[in-house]
Amino acid sequence: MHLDCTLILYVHVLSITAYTRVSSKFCGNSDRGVTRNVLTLRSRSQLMMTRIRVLGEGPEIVKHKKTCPAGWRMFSCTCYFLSTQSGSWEKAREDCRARGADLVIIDSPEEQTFLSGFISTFTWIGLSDREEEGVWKWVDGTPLNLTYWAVKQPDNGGGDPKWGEEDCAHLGHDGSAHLTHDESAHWNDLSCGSRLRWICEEMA
Ligand SMILES: [Ca+2]
Ligand SMILES: [Ca+2]
Ligand SMILES: [Ca+2]
Repeated sequence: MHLDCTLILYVHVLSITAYTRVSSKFCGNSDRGVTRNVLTLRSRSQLMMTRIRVLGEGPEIVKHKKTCPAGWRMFSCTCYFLSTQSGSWEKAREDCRARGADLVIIDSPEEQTFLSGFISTFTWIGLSDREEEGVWKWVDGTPLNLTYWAVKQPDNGGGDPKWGEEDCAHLGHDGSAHLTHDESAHWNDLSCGSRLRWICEEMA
């Protein structure tokens, strides 16, 4: 659109120049008509120039830079909120929904890497097998494709009554020094009633 306009303007200016040159070779009464036409063309060009400038500046709605609410962090044009409080997975989800968001859904390696740098401790994500044991689903109902489970996880508590059923997933399985930053953020399943911090992701 912008290029088209520039081209049209260029052709327009060329035609005015040509018209002016040709007109200077004419004499007598035709001069007045030529002058009028040249003036008309000039004023049209100015109008077009103004339109092109407006196009170049762009409507505000197009150029509006996306921002996140205070206390949220932006990654890849999406806003994330890390809670300062701790609570059960259910409470975490309620809090996110009250903020117009939901527990985070991790659907790219880049997002997993970003989150691994965002958290500092165990942190709930929007993944559970509460509906059907062993069938992990994101909070929006999508099945699990990309996974970052820690070694030997999910284990549903490994049959140890101390841990109970483990149906909710969190990041930050292990901060051991031998693990890389990314690995230490890998996922574990834990009892949904455990009190952890959480990450909300704004809904698309
Ligand atoms: Ca996501
Ligand atoms: Ca489970
Ligand atoms: Ca586990």
